[in-house]
Amino acid sequence: MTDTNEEERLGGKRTFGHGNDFSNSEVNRALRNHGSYYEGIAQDITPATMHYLLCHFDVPQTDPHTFRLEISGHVKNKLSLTLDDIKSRPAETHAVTLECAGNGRQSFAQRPKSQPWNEWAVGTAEWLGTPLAPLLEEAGLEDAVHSLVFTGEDRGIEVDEPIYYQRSLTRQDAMNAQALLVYGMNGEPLPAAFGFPLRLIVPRWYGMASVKWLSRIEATDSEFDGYYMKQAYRNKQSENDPGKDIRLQRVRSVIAPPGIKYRHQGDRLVQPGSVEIQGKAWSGAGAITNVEISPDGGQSWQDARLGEALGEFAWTPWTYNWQARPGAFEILSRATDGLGNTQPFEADWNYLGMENNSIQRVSVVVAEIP
Ligand SMILES: Nc1nc2c(c(=O)[nH]1)N[C@H]1C(S)=C(S)[C@@H](COP(=O)(O)O)O[C@H]1N2
Ligand SMILES: [Mo]
Repeated sequence: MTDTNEEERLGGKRTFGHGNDFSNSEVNRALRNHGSYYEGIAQDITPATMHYLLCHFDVPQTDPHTFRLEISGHVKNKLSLTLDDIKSRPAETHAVTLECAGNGRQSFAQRPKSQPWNEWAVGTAEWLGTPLAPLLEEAGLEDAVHSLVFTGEDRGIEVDEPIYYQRSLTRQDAMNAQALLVYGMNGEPLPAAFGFPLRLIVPRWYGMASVKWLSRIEATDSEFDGYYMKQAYRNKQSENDPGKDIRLQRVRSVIAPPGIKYRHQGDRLVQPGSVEIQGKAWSGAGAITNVEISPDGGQSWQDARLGEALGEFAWTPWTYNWQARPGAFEILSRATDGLGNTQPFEADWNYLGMENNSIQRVSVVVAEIP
């Protein structure tokens, strides 16, 4: 840690961190919002206790008995639904890979002081819920509807006045994104920090779209310009650049670190011989078609063996058999999707540290494990 009490913004300007110097504000965020445990990523389904978390404000205390989901605005039939109403609708379970748009922020050379994610702000849970689109049809969207605004019960001050966490989807996205209203995670009710009792899950999108503690859906006749649409979650070059909105997850892969923790050198200690390296790959744009592994720091590449994707909304497991000889190595993985998108060595820098899908590097020492 460098400074003692630094804010992320000074006079409206963001401050930046470099390398491994983290400010108090970053450490405080990292203590509340943790990445997934990488040993959870080695599993196909990430246990809730190992799944990454991102809560911008305090986790609200919600009461499932008095809970209502209100659907209002430019609709023909306003709806006020209890949790039982929602649970009595057709239910589906899907494995969905969620990834924070800020995943990888820490590895940008100059990173904005915000949640300092390394590469583990990703996880795949089995989410139980009911599809959103039929419910919107039941509410009857008026012709004038442009967007649906989703409001969570959590709130705080980002700029000058209190706001709720709110995100919108255009009418077309809300009807076509295969979004779910979710009340279960990995066979249990949603844990408090994951949005109990109800959240949105928008598959293939970066995580900010999946509003937790969802209590209100409002149909509006104009574009929604809330803080988390127009200021945060933009890919932009400077404070005043309006930038681009952030939608689907970029193609990416992660390596579940092989061997065991090695505190003194590199990251991991691996026994010489045949080593099964495994990881996951995903893309919001389409299926994963290839994962290549470089066991020598990016000089040579070989294809990994792809497993079955865990569903149409979830990551693809991969494995790679490595003949590990004694020495120090850097292992890289690079995924490609069906549209030909592939991971860069260095993703383009942007002001908020978004959408970093750079190739991950894992440093490994191969030696006899005592
Ligand atoms: N109400 C509410 N919903 C929210 C957030 C939040 O802070 N409040 N964070 C969003 C962000 S930025 C991400 S990445 C995901 C994280 O979901 P998880 O905590 O279940 O992993 O939730 C999204 N939904
Ligand atoms: Mo996020």
